[in-house]
Amino acid sequence: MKLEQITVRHIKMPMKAPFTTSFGTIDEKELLLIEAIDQSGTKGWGEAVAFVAPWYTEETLKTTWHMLEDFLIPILLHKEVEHPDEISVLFSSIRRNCMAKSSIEGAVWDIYAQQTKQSLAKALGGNKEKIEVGVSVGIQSSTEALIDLLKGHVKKGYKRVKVKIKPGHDVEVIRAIRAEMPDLPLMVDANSAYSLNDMDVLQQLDAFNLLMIEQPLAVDDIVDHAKLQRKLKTPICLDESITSFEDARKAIELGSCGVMNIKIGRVGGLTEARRIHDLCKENNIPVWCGGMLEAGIGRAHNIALTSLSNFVLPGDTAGSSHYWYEDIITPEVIVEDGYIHVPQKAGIGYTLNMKVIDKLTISTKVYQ
Ligand code: OSB
Ligand code: MG
Repeated sequence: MKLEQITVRHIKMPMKAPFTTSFGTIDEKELLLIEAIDQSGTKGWGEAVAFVAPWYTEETLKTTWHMLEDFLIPILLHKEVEHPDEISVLFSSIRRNCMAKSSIEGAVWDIYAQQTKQSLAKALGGNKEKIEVGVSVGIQSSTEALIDLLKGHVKKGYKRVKVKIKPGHDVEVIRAIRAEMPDLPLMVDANSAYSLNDMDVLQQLDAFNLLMIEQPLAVDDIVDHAKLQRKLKTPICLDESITSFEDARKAIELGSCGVMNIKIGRVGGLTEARRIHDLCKENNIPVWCGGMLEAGIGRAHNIALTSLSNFVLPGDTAGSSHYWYEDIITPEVIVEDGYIHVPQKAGIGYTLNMKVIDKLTISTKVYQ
């Protein structure tokens, strides 16, 4: 294929409920949609998942657009590409900026899947018909409100829940949840809000039969995570710390985690995500697919990735209606009894809802 036109659209989606982590609150999601068209007219879609502010990783919506416009799009336009695995090689002269790279690589994977007449899941080597999913719940105004929400999610069928913790909002909150829901498959995510000075609090969490503790320590510190893991019974799951296959290899070698969260955008695309999946499988590290409050395109990519065999733990890919009044795809992503059916149609398996997209669009730019 040869990409002849790439369109970047900036859209803003109001969220049904604000999402609060240890670093702040998001009540609307701004994102970029990437539409790529090759010389035969096949259209592929990607989603840039970076937030407006750099609290989760250093990338933002604006840095993503800058990288796309000034570096990544000029590298790709009018270049002959046979397989999406070549994209990361073409981008290898650009350091990091994983979410920017991933957004456009995702569109190329979509085109490749359509042209080889297979679902994106199949193109990646996945063969699950349905995937098991959980839900991630932000910090709430009170523990009672949080417990009510969790009960609602369990009733809807979600297979596990994740709650956000931060210093001062941890052991007592989890104790209260466990008192009411002793058997709930439960995990916590700190978004790197702790340090080794908090060993005592983190060790107290061992008493609550948690599935895992996600990213307790600094983003760039797999050494301290290894020290912490030796002192905890509960597996550590790394999220922010893993931005590449090499990060994953080193974390496994050091013993920094027992589980890995793979996010396509954080690691620079589907090709790298699959390599990390394969590495974890060889090393008996179970993985699951994390979320970035994605709109429908990013969600569809997550579903395809999760169809790979070592995604053995429920991910954060909840249904469209958990986040949005209206998603940008039809059908929307539906969760039934905690499962999402993996679409079998060629490509991402969902159709873009251009009426909704047009309504949400702030600006559009075409590159030829
Ligand atoms: O740390 O996994 C995270 C949302 C935004 C940024 C980081 C994270 C999250 C979530 C929610 O936990 C994931 C989702 O529902 O998409
Ligand atoms: Mg996380």
